[in-house]
Amino acid sequence: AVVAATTSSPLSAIAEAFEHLAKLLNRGDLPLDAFYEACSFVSVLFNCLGFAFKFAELEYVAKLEGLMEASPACGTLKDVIEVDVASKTVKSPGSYSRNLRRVRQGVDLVRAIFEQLLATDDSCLKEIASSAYAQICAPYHTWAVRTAVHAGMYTLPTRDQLFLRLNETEKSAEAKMKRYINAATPVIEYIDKLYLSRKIPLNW
Ligand code: 1PZ
Repeated sequence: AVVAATTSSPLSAIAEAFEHLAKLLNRGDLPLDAFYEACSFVSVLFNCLGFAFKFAELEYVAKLEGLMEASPACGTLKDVIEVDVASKTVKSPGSYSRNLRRVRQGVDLVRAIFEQLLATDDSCLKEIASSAYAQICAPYHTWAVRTAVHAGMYTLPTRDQLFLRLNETEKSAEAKMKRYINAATPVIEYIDKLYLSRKIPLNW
């Protein structure tokens, strides 16, 4: 595909993939296959987190795969919403639009984690990850999930370990995280606009 599979630098691959999406977005709509490909790169981050977040990875991948089933009937993210609006299944468990909402929350969570990493030099990730999770995902997760995530926070690697596992230094990671934030932000805002333009609130 368009994105170089730079396995030696997962962070570069993620930044590149979302920059590609942001560029596509400038032309109007977002193709479902390009969105799927970019979001697939996010999965590699889970490999750095350890066993406690395996369930989160499985959940994320399941939502992404479920969303991809909308193809080829839906060529773009806009089509995904339209199809579910027409069949009144926007919020139905397992629907395309619900899976899109969940994947979007994952993309936003990564953005929030990167912002926190840039904003502090905290060597412990627990505070950083907990505050990003509380802000982006916790309001929409069940008590059981929030409890599992909370327990997992105690098992996170240190900041240095995280960058090491990503094949980065503090300095090299910084630029790539900024690139991701800049590219993912308009993509997230665009997805929100798709729901809002159909009068679907975002409190779920
Ligand atoms: C370096 C810092 C690491 C921070 C790690 C924080 C990880 C938080 C993981 C959150 C896991 C949530 C798992 C379960 C979520 C489910 O409640 C919902 C159910 O959706 P429904 O079936 O009701 O429609 N599933 C999801 O939201 C999909 C999965 C989202 C996972 C996103 C995580 C992405 C970020 C990972 C960062 C490495």
